[in-house]
Amino acid sequence: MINSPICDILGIDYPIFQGAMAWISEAHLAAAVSNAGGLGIIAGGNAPTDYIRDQIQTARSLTDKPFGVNIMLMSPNAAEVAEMVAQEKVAVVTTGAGNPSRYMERWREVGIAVIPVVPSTGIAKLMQRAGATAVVAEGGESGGHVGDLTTMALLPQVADAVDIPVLGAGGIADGRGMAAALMLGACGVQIGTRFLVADECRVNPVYKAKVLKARDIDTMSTGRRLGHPVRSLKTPFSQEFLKKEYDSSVSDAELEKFGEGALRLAAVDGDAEHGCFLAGQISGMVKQAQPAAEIISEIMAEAETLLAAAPKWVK
Ligand code: TUI
Repeated sequence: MINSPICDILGIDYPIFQGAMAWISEAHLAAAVSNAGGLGIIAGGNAPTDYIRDQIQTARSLTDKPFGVNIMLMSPNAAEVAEMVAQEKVAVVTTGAGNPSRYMERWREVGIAVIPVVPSTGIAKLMQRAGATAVVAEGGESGGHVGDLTTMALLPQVADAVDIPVLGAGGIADGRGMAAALMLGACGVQIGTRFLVADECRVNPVYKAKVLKARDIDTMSTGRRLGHPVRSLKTPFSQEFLKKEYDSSVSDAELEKFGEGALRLAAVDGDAEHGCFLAGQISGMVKQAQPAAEIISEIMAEAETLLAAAPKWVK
């Protein structure tokens, strides 16, 4: 049995968060993960506020357990979503792609546990000062928006930099990754890509098939020129994006425009030509579609076995 402070703080059984995946992690996946004892998270992404409120209500009809909502701070309606989740008093708010400081007092006031995703020690410290309950330190192995540092380098530095609980994310998909994250100073993990192929995940089957088929070298990052690099599977779209990124005759605005709508095309339509299939570097390790509960119990059992056997390394 792994004993983690984050379980007591949030009232969950296992220190495993399901990472927010824009257009992908909606109420059914989040509720399945929470029902299995982890923390399910609904991704706000760029969705309209009313849609996200509906998802919260659907999740509440599917589980009595705590779940979270992720607010993507680059979304044009981020402020409106921030207020909506306060009114809904969701148990946990996680944030991505920006600094949520301006909303944190309001969230704390209504009793929400605030857990920002951070790519550096500086932002982790800022979040601690602003009253964060915990932080998720996410390395660049992850899918989606990526920071510069790897999980291996980032996680112990963030664990040293703050006194609040730290979760590790990026490149974690099994019990080995979880055990390693705990050794690096984390008290839990956030996992996205492996939950993408969960039976309860309603993403387009083409997306699942692509992740299941991917090899270790099949992801790439694009968009550095626009200031927010994104990791995705290598596809005709991502190769074309990279080409345009290196072409000085293509303006930033044109590049932004080229990327617009590509996440939806992947997740909803399964458009293998024009879609942007965000996925982490561990895609090559994700080989089996399973119920969310089975994913969680496998990861926990493997991590426990490894941690219990740790004394074998010490003479
Ligand atoms: O946010 C993520 N991952 C994401 S967001 C997303 S949605 C999307 N992506 C691409 C195109 C359209 C929509 C997909 N994946 N991870 C957490 C994360 N947060 N990574 C980096 C950051 C971050 C960056 C800057 C956190 C704070 C920050 O603060 C800078 C500042 O000072 O404002």
